[in-house]
Amino acid sequence: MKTRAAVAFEAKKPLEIVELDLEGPKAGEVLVEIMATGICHTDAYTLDGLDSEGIFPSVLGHEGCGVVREVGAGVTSVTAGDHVIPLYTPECRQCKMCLSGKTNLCSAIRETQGKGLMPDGTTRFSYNGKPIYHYMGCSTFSNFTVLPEIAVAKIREDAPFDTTCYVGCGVTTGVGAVTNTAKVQPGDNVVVFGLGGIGLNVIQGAKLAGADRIVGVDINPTKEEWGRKFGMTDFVNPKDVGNVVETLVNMLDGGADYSFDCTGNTAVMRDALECCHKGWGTSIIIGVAEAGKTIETRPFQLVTGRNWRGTAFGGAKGRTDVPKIVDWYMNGKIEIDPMITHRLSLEEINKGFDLMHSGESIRAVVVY
Ligand code: NAD
Ligand code: DAO
Ligand code: ZN
Repeated sequence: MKTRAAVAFEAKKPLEIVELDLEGPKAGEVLVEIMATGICHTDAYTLDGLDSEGIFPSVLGHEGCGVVREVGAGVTSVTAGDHVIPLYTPECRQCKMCLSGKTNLCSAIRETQGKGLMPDGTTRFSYNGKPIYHYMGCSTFSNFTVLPEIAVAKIREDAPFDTTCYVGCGVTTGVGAVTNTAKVQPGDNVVVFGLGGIGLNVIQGAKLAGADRIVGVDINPTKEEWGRKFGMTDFVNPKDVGNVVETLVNMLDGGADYSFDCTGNTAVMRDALECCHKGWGTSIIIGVAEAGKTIETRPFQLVTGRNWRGTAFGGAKGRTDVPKIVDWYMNGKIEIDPMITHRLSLEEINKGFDLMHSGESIRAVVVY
């Protein structure tokens, strides 16, 4: 079949809207009509050539929501007509990682997914007879995409596509980092660095968990108002204070119980660790740094009891946890609607990247 898609033909070039050929689902795969997709900073990072796994030409996008239109042989967990969210972190429920009970990093299709391929080692997309690669196993910047059955979460049908797509990355990553990875407890003090599409969801997750002080840190002063809308109690602009770590440690009587990096900047990651309380404070890295970057701190920071951890997709097991997060949204436990600041057509997708880079959008969503 044919599908309209925004293709990244080369790094650092705008996406091009073209009609691609799409092969139908093979055994264990499903064809999904993507109804809406968010644009996340990770798409921009790959498009900018900063991703060590970035492959071109490819169809980017990993924050989508849609409807199953066809299933391949042997597919049992979903059927045509089901509403689903594609999962860049699949859940096979059979591999060592899934069975460990210790991680959400399913290894079943990791090797091919990292190479932009489907599990059989081929692509379903092509253009003028040449393969176009998949991205994070999702490729939601295409109106239709093919996904492994283990990489879709079936969700309720009354959830609107143009907001629920955000659960496919930003919401789950931010809220899950607090509830699954950090396991923030009532009364804890939290610091969130970077109040974008991920950081605001960390803030709402911290509020949900009953955190006491929730301090937001951002170099963009317009983010203060955004943070306060979702439960931030204090705001620090590093440009307004001499030493951000000292400021935070003094504000929080010794430092944060938990801090979160939602910037991808390795200098910020260091500050996030060092603003943690001696003896127990834990810093969670969510931001994805440029290929080749390393983090550093004095080992004494760890000797004296601070902990450095990271999280992918908020530690969520996609097929199990994503439908629950959609329920939280539909039941009003968490908010999504105010964070969807822009709705665009596929033709306007490059504008969505500009809005993110300028800090104007929280989430720009392409509606097909
Ligand atoms: P975004 O662009 O919407 O937000 C980033 C925010 O950080 C902006 O508000 C910006 O002003 C702020 N910022 C930039 N430099 C800063 C600094 N030096 N100090 C303080 N604030 C600063 O991006 P996003 O979509 O929220 O993504 C944030 C990060 O999370 C990216 O690195 C992205 O790749 C990563 N990410 C990780 C996962 C995961 O599973 N670990 C999932 C999705 C996104
Ligand atoms: O299992 O080795 C692995 C890696 C799995 C990749 C998980 C994604 C990491 C987070 C990237 C940002 C997502 C938008
Ligand atoms: Zn698995």
